[in-house]
Amino acid sequence: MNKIVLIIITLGLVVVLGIVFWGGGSKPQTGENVADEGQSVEIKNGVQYITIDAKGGYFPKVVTAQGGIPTKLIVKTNGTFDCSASLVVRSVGFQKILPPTGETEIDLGIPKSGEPVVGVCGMGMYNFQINFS
Ligand SMILES: [Cu+2]
Repeated sequence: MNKIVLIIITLGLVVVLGIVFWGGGSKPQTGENVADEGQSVEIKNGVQYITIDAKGGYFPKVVTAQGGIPTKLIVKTNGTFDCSASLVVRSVGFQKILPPTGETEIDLGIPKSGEPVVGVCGMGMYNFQINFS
């Protein structure tokens, strides 16, 4: 039994790595997903809001934001029925199935500079990273 589990895990890792190396290079095709980094980070009344779209992955995939200020992450779904709706943000203990369409607010507290926050889908296929400068 254990050998079979190991083989499955190994195959899974190979598939994931393959996607990261070969799939990661492909750019999203629709214009709306190629959002400028600047548009996804906004500071309102001393609170920093970072917006990420979840559908067939996370866009933008890498965001740079400010550390040291209260920060909320808004994850937008819009007809999202793939596994990017199953989101895990381990550093804040968040793990939920997002609604297929809607906005989910996740409190990131006051992130420290130099400590990125990473989100992954439930299967570990898709991810995003927020770097705090
Ligand atoms: Cu997934």
